[in-house]
Amino acid sequence: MADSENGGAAKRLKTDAENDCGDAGEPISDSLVSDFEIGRILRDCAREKNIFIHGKVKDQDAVVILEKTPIRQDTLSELLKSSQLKLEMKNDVYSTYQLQAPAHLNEIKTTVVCPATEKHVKKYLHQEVFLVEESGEDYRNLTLPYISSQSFSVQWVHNILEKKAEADRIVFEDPDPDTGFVLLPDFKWDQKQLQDLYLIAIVHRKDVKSLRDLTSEHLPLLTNIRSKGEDAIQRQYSVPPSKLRVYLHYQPSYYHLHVHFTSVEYDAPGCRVERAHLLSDVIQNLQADSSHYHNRSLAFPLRADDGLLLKFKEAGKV
Ligand code: M7G
Repeated sequence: MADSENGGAAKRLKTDAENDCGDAGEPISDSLVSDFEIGRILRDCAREKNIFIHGKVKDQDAVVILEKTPIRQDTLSELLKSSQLKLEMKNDVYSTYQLQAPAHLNEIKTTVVCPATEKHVKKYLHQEVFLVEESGEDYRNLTLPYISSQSFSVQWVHNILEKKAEADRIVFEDPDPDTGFVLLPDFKWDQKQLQDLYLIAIVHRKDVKSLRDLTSEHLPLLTNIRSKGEDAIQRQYSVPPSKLRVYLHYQPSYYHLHVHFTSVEYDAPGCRVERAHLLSDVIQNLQADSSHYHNRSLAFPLRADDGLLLKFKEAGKV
């Protein structure tokens, strides 16, 4: 598959790690993961083959995410030819083995958040989830004051828009200040295979927090993201629009408008109905009613320890 215009997949892992620790202003070193002292396991998912660990790197809180990546079709024959097979059991026509692959075909995608805040730790901790229904009024009275004081920093987003980070990963940019955006691989995607393709379009405008702020004024922005984002993905990865799921999250984790582009066959985290809003539906809703997202009730999941859930409980809404 094609690499991004300005940089290849080989640079990826280091770039992500640099961004994550960039806030601390410290140079990243290869010892980052080996210096990591394991604290507790936040989540361990055998089916998704990932594990989220909270710990310390030189007295700083850190979260390390390890994830086995999909098996790549383009390296299959090398994998089968150059690996060693250790027999586990044999019975009639059935046999199972441990396949020991060469190191370069056996990488583990690793994401480091350092220094990690308590909110990062909570984000990755497995929690009981509740569905909340938020009216337009609830948004203004409960959610907006809460997210204004509590949400994650969007410094990483500003770094991307200002080319201070991930500049070599940008796949497409429309620099228009009102309708423009930057399209780049999401840090959940290692860009090594298209099955789990995942890009995000981050808008240049800094005055749109989420779906709730959108009105018909933003239709040129949204249609531009859809058409130019889809074109860029078709050009760069030869993936047509009919193979893409293009959507916004509500609630997002980061309150600077961005749109997710994932492979329609990839069961991406957060792509379920209670959180994902298809961009084409959003566009049609705004075409029908400019204040749709100001007035409509929107449902979304909140984890048991989310401070916003407490606000909804205190207001007798849950
Ligand atoms: P979201 O809907 O705000 O929240 O999406 P979510 O993280 O709960 O899905 C933000 C998206 O930005 C997610 O898909 C993240 O994986 C992605 N993302 C987060 N960070 C901190 C970075 C980053 O530093 N670089 C890139 N390229 N993507 C990021």
